[in-house]
Amino acid sequence: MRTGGVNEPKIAQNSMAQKKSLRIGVIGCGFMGRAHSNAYRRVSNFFDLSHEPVLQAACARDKSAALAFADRWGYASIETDWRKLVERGDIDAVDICVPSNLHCEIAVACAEAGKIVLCEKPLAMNFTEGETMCAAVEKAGVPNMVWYNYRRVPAVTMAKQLIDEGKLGRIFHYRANFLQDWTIAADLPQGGTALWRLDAAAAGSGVTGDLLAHCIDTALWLNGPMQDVSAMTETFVKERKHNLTGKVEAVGIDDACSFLCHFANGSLGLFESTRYARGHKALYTFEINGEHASLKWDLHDLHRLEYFDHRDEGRLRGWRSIHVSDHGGGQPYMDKWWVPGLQIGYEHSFVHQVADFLEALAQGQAAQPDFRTALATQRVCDSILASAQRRQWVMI
Ligand code: SOE
Repeated sequence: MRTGGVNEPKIAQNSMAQKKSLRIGVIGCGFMGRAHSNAYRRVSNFFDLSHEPVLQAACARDKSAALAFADRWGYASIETDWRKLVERGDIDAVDICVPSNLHCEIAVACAEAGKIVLCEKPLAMNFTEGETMCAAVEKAGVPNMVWYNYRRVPAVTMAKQLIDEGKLGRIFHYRANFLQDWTIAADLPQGGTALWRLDAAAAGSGVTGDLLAHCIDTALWLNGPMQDVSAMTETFVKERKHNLTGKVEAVGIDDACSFLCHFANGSLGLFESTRYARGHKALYTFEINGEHASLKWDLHDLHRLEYFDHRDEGRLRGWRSIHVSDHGGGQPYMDKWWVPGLQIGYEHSFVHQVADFLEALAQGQAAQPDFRTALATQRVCDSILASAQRRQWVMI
């Protein structure tokens, strides 16, 4: 049963469970399609919410891939043309999990069809496309969100709480890294399934849009806006065979990017990302140094938040390693899972993001980061690439 007009999400009633069904159509059956589908499947088992995701349709261009994905994750149907999925009356929310060059067109079509839109990061290929997407969802009045999942790692959420409570005092430094090593081989092709992140035409940029975008989203959330950036990028392997054309073509993405920035709160930022750090598979870390205290976090030890407080009594002063799994401490999200001390992982950050999205939907609020918030990250990414190209500081 459909309810509501274009400005209202059309949500069917699930009378059996006394919950509203949110019928999901996922476009893209790769890594992120899996991560999000897993989150939709698990969220109602652990969170008490008034909406229940229903896996209605999965879309991939390749029919057998779509069928296999639907079978594995429990989608009721498939499509091979995303436009058909967007047009369907039995879909309430569309989840865009395809390469970045398709985000804008699909999101605009979804908004025009009155669908709720969830979009994988980065929001778009560039700021201009991102602005078009924001205008479309805002005009249609449809709920929207971008999957910057690391905000929902409990230790990262706790860092936000501590900063907002003023525990660090004035912030002086924000440092973040996102290091990988999977593109070092010079004979790795670019383009096509699984390797589209190496193809500038599909990804927009390299590590800037893929990895630094995560670091920037977290940084803007924890430490506020950036004012200007000075960046350098490098493409270590200049040519690669293109999987779609079969020809050796120039590589247009940044393999590595480092940048400095000034935050509006007066603190200094230092960021580094690369796919050429041998030995590092997905090492996302950040450290924040404030007047009273410092914080450190590491994705490879994601439950721990390292905290140093200068106000601690002298003999006991030192870095504390807080294992964020203690319900009694009011630690975010953890009371929804197991008993204190037991861990959760990467995939749970997506479950938390769905839970927050559904809760916001029930409250009629915007789940964060929405498109407009993610556009700020896109603006920083564009400024970084412009700075690197011009070899100059760029105002944001
Ligand atoms: C790239 O390897 C990647 O999968 C990113 O696309 C994800 O956003 C990041 O979380 C992990 O690394």
